[in-house]
Amino acid sequence: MQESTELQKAVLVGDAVLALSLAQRAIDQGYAPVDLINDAIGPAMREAGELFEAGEYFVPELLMAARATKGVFEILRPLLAKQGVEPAGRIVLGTVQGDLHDIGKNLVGAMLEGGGFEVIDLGVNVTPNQFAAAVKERSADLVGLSALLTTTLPAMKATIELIQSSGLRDQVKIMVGGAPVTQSYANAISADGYAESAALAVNLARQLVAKQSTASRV
Ligand code: B1M
Repeated sequence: MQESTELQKAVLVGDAVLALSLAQRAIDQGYAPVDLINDAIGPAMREAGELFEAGEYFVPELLMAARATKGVFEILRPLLAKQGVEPAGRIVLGTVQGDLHDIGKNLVGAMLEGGGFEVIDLGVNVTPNQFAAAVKERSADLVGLSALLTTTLPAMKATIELIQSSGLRDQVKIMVGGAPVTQSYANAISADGYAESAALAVNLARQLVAKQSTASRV
């Protein structure tokens, strides 16, 4: 459908007003919300992430694209809920304690939403207690921890340790990311996975949810 291609372009260039009106028009014409995510929003955010990695997009372009998805999700969310569409998984996401950087985390959140996940975004400077409480209260499948400062990496470790000591570790998979995070650090703090980029975060989240449901069936 024409609207889907146009919506994809509007999100990619960060035109929030146009994206909103195209999404509304597509819905009015009978486009299923879940198809709009799969056909337009997901691909647009994937492309924005790739352009950033290729050095063709910079932080402002990324932010504008992510912001353009926000309004669209405001209209899609209640429709998805009404249709009983099961999310791909529920993730509690946040930037760890002491860290105020949220551009990458927001991009990861938008990409995950585009990939059909329900994202519970706790914001920035999130304490280990807040993460653990949200996992418990919201029955999350996944926890996503973001950190941009080398000085806040220990907060990532502390969060995982608290989730473990609260007896919640078996019910969630934990993924980590952010510029100073590496696969070997993720291994060292017993995270279940590390993603270098927002695009890779969606694939990782899908793999972890699949593992989690296999484990809970055993
Ligand atoms: Co800050 N800052 N900053 N900063 N800042 C950095 C990170 C820094 C590298 C700059 C530098 O010195 N060259 C440096 C950290 C050095 C270090 O620790 N080794 C730094 C510093 C020192 C600081 C302050 C301490 C500065 C000061 O006040 N003296 C201070 C700390 C504040 C705090 O957090 N307590 C500070 C403040 C700020 C601003 C508030 C001004 C602003 C943040 C605004 C905001 O986020 N709302 C800011 C910014 C913008 C940056 C830079 C310039 C850009 C970060 C960014 O948004 N990148 C950064 C330098 C740089 O990176 N060039 C810098 C774009 C973003 C899309 O990438 O976040 O890496 P990124 O996310 C990627 C991946 O990492 C991954 O996916 C994303 C997209 O592909 N990813 C995940 C991220 N989270 C993930 C989670 C996942 C999976 C993947 O799973 C859950």
